[in-house]
Amino acid sequence: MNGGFKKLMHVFKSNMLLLKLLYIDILCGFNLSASQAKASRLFSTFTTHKFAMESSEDDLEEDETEWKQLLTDSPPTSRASESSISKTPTPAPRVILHFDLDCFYAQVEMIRNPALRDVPLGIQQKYIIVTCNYVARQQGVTKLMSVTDAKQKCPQLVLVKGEDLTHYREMSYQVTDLLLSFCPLVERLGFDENFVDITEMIEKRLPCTTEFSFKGHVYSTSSEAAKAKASIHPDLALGSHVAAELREAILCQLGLTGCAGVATSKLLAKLVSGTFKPNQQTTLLPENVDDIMGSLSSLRKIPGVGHQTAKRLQALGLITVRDLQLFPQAELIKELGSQSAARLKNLSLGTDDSPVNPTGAPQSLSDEDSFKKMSSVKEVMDKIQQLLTSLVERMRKDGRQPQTFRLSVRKFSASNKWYSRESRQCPIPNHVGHKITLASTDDVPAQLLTMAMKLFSKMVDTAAPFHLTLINVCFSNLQKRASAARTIGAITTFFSPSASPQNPAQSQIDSSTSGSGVDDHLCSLGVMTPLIPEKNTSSLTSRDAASPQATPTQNTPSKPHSSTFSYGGDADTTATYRLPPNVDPQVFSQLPANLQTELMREWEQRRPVLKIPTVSKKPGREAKEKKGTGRRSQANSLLDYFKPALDKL
Ligand code: DCP
Ligand code: MG
Ligand code: MG
Repeated sequence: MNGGFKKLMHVFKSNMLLLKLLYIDILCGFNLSASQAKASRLFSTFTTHKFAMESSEDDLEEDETEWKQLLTDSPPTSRASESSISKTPTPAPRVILHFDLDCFYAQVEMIRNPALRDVPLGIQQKYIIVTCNYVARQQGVTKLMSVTDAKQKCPQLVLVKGEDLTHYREMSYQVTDLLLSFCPLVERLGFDENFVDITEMIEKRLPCTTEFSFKGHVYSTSSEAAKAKASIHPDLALGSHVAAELREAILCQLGLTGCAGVATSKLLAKLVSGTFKPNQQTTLLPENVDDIMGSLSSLRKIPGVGHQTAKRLQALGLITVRDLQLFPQAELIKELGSQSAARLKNLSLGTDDSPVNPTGAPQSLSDEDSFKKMSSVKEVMDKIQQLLTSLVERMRKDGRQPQTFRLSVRKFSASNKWYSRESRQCPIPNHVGHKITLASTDDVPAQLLTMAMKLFSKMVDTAAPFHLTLINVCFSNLQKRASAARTIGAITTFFSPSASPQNPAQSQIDSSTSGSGVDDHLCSLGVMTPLIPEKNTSSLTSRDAASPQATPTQNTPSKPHSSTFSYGGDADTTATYRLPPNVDPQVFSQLPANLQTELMREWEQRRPVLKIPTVSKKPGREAKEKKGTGRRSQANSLLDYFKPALDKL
């Protein structure tokens, strides 16, 4: 009996470990040609799964979806299109950085409790150590080890529960925001990774630099050889300095260490960034692309190649990256179609033209939990209530109003154990949606729970026995709050082409942090000086609520100069606000009061006021992307009107 139980537990744990491993693979994969919407979705997939291991099967589906899109998408940039036409000149090389924080959840916990710094620390989700600090790694503990095995390896291992992602999520956004304060082209990947396209920054910095050297490691190149290579690849050499400065900023301002990769594409930057860990960085030179691609131990190591795709390729006899490189293109096309085959072949050769797509706000917020068995209505109600409590709080911090509520369940079924999610959704009445945006942490509107249970009864016959293994609650179709929309009214919708919500990722970009502003500093100071706008008092996203003690702030960045301005808002509000530094207060004061109010509200909500150069897209993609949140094209053109100087930047 006892032996049987042990065996059962073993099978259960191995299953979880397997799923966890799948999950990590999926997280490591990324959609190299992802549009904004896809990037958000990928991000929200990561962020909304409470227990990563249980969500892996869904991520797998997601991964395959991403993968299909990856394979069917045309090259997204004009640069990419050009590259496929042999007559056009080869596009100028880009400089892309990839950042991956060290033992992320563990670092967040060590910041929250510094006593954990010097002890071996494991972050536990259910029976798995999702990550552990490097002290624990030295003692043989690895990521995704079972708790039992980890304890065996390291009996003094300290365990912290990592099932509540709130602090990780908040810190994750702070990192992205910090990077955004240096450069507008930042794309999140999961919780602890970001891509940054610093090509323009480098172009501006190059003329100011006479001596070139590499910071950190150069892949497969000795330090002696690297010295000689620096003047041959001055852009990458400078890029390595920028990467070092950004890592330094993340350390000084947020207390986090991480690794960086410097290369000419997202694919290569990601592949190279983990070469030396922790807290190091590596640059990949074009002449070493073959080496790094050849060093990958399997096709799954190519970001974007998921489990299913690897299986399809395996059916063609392709196991290694080399196999794929050498596989006849005609046969690959037969299996995958021409675009997908081309994309895949390119990836295997280390070619990737996909742009860094600045990540916007997630299109939906959700939360979920999984369990071995839930079979009573009471348990279901309690769980939904619990999930809604945290979700409503996140929604409130987000500031937008959800229009749709979705409930998903996973029913246990022996035949289709891991894939059987079912969902039902319904519109959220305006008064309930409004309540959600106002609710306090533990105040879930009763109507919401009623709605959830109605949806539940459409999926599960509660009169018969049932067996659930997962419940997910989701708010989608997030829109700016009705009150705000009412007040801002026609003019902002006129000036902002989409009614989509503001982009928190961009929300802290001050006009004074435009590329050239920063680069002027780069040139004159030789270091990067982030120009972070002063924190707005209104809390818009969960990251604004990060606990101050979690954020050691040495080297506080210089604040931009900005003018203050009083304006009469609604009848009951008159406030003094800081004007964007490049808005002329005198010009502003000439405007009608209601227009001032609207503009200041925009500013208050930290919409981007700088016009960031947009990457040209294929026309077909535009409509799709307009749906995305906070596109760069939504820069406030009226504010631009006040600061003609910006146009010249
Ligand atoms: N994570 C998770 N489940 C997984 C993989 C990761 O919950 N299967 C979480 C925990 C990690 C975080 O995501 O801290 C980032 O994942 P990484 O793979 O980057 O791992 P770490 O940052 O922890 O360690 P490293 O220093 O190796 O990057
Ligand atoms: Mg990572
Ligand atoms: Mg990491």
